[in-house]
Amino acid sequence: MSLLPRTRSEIVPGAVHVPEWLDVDAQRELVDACRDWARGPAPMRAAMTPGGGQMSVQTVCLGWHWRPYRYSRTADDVDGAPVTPFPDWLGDLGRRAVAEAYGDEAAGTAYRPDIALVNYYDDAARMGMHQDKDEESTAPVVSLSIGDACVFRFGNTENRNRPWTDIELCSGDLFVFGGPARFAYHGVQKVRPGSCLADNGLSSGRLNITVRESGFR
Ligand SMILES: O=C(O)CCC(=O)C(=O)O
Repeated sequence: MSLLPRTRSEIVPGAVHVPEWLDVDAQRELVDACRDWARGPAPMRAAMTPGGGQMSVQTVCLGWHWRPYRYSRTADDVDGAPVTPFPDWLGDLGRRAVAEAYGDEAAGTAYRPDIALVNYYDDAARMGMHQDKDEESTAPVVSLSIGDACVFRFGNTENRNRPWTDIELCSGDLFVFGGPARFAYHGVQKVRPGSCLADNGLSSGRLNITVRESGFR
């Protein structure tokens, strides 16, 4: 598996990788926030797929609950627990991320995210190739990674197969995909246990936060 060099790059039009965008203090603040969010009201947990399989990542949602493959305001699998609100400061971070990735302040200002999916990967967790298509908005998805590195596969918009690009996402990395790349298939092939040495408060595993705009009224 050959990986792209860890330099800022536009993988395909609309998909931009910015290594080490978050400094260690910002990572630590996000780790602390994730610990709070993980407690609930609807706690961090593995989602079941409609086929009855269990996802290997643990997820907690902000703004809207997501379960494969729909959003709702309450979590049916935990007694209708309400979703944790999406905080304004995370929206600001999302706007800064879009402006940074595209070098376009206006694109950042126009971004109005209201959902975050927070995923925790232990050493064995993976995420299969999929599209993020349960939102009505076509605004970009902002992805922030903290903790152990992973091999992130970013493919094409047609199917789960090649062409794709394998990228190492490390602690603090930003990845934004929008425009012609918004509906590209993507997934996490593997996590590299023990690969994060940053003093960010996460002793093992990997956190990924995707910030999204729902477009729901
Ligand atoms: O963990 C990642 O980097 C990707 C997460 C993802 O694909 C998703 O939440 O839809």
